[in-house]
Amino acid sequence: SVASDDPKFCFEEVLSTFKVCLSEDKAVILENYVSGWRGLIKFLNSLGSVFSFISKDAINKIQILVNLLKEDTHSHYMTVQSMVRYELDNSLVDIDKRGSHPESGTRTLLRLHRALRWLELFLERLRISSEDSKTSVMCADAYNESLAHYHPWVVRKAAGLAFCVLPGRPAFFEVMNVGPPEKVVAVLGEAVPLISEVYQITEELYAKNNLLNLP
Ligand code: 1PX
Repeated sequence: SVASDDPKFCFEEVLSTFKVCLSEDKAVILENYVSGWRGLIKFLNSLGSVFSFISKDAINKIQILVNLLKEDTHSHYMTVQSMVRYELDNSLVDIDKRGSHPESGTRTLLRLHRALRWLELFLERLRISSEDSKTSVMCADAYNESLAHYHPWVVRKAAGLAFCVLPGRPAFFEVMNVGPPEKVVAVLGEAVPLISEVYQITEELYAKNNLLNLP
């Protein structure tokens, strides 16, 4: 299942899935996108149960996409581009208000896509941070600049409380499990542009099709 807890998380695993996320023609390969998220959730779970309300929602959304990859229409779900085209062409997306397709792949991925922007901002802050920087502050700043715009007050409040119990930078780097701090910074320097490119390509696709505000 998505929630499987294989032993040690390693951030380089996440990096390697994002590396293979784009096809030669710059389409986002859904299966690899999902694997990337799986890795991130593994990380989140290793931070403790305070974060489980967040990982539950992410797991839910990933499961929706995993299921679409298993159905007999799966050939349309190879890339985010083909998914969006297929679902739009077949009226499988609720456009203005929630209706008969509350769990379309297109709408579900949009939620993760918005969270990916948070991740990009957070990891960049982490990369340029100094030893005494607070992960909770970096995390909250990244969140307020991105994902918070889409969340109601009560979710923002709960997220804010969860950020407060994030481990400090040294322990956080430890959980990332890539080696000494210099190595972490180097790996982040590789990860951020990759994540950013996947984000940009998805963002342009959704913007072009007027899908950035799906209910
Ligand atoms: C090396 C660092 C790696 C860090 C990895 C952390 C992975 C975090 C994954 C977060 C995934 C969050 C997905 C949220 C999707 C969402 O916006 N859902 C909301 C809307 O969905 P709906 O179906 O109702 O339209 C939903 O309401 C969400 C509820 C849960 C609360 C979401 C709070 C998100 C905070 C994100 C920051 C995570 C902090 C992790 C600390 C490292």
